[in-house]
Amino acid sequence: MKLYLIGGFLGSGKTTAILNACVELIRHKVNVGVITNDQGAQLVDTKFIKYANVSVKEVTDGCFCCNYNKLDELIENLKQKDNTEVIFAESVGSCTDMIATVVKPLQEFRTDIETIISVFVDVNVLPNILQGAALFVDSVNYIYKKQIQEADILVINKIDTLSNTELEKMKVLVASKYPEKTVLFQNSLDEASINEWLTTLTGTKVTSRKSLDIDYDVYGAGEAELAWLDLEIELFSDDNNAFGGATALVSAIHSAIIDDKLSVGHLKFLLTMACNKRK
Ligand SMILES: Nc1nc2c(ncn2[C@@H]2O[C@H](COP(=O)(O)OP(=O)(O)OP(=O)(O)O)[C@@H](O)[C@H]2O)c(=O)[nH]1
Ligand SMILES: [Mg+2]
Repeated sequence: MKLYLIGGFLGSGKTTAILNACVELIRHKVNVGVITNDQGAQLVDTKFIKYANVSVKEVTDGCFCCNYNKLDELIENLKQKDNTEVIFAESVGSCTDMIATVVKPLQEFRTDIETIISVFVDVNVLPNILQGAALFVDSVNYIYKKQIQEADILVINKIDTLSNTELEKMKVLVASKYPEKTVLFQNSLDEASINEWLTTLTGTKVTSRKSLDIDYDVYGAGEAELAWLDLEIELFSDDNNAFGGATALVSAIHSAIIDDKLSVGHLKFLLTMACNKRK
């Protein structure tokens, strides 16, 4: 069985790529499953994937790196129940150190599983990180760079947002910083790009990896910087317009963040409707 571990910073496009890759694999009759992960208990990503009719399980309330046993149990569950051949496991965007805490134990105890690590970065964020611009504080930049270090495949994502000239510049920058890495320049909204990633995943074999040298004080400080709000809100409307109220609330939150010039790791909303639930 293949386990595709998908790491990378918040909002870099992991779930989008996973969903589109699942659609492709399902079309080719491959049994796929997804394991999502977050620090909170209400995983929007799980719901996105469920709505696409893909088998999904979740590790909540902490990173994969702190929940190895739960991850192992879910892998086994997907394997036994659904005869899954390929699992995508998306780690929370603030997680790193997966080689030591997940991949090496799997290699030792689960010889039936072949693991490949893809790490996603947003092409618009990466230059800031590499050039030390003040998008995030140092401890968060530290996590970002450590994530990249662990990649078997480094996916520079959202290239559709760049001009050709900008993309060429980016390729030069990435080649100079990561000459030893397998790098994909990807548009995860594009089928051909997703297929190229899948082909690269299939063709990648990694026999040995070196665990990261991690300063856990800095890692902990970075995670603490990434404060999050994880909330479920129910809106009721007398005039059948709860959806309008919900979108107004989303816009108000977005505007407040822009006005306060806050850096956003990720900001995601899932709106669902339940008609006539309460008068
Ligand atoms: N233009 C463009 N947008 C993308 C691409 N990939 C993802 N996105 C968008 O980026 C945003 C974040 O995508 P997600 O797939 O949720 O990212 P993620 O890494 O799973 O985010 P978290 O789980 O919150 O860390 C969404 O609005 C996506 O539609 C891409 O290749 N191009
Ligand atoms: Mg996600």
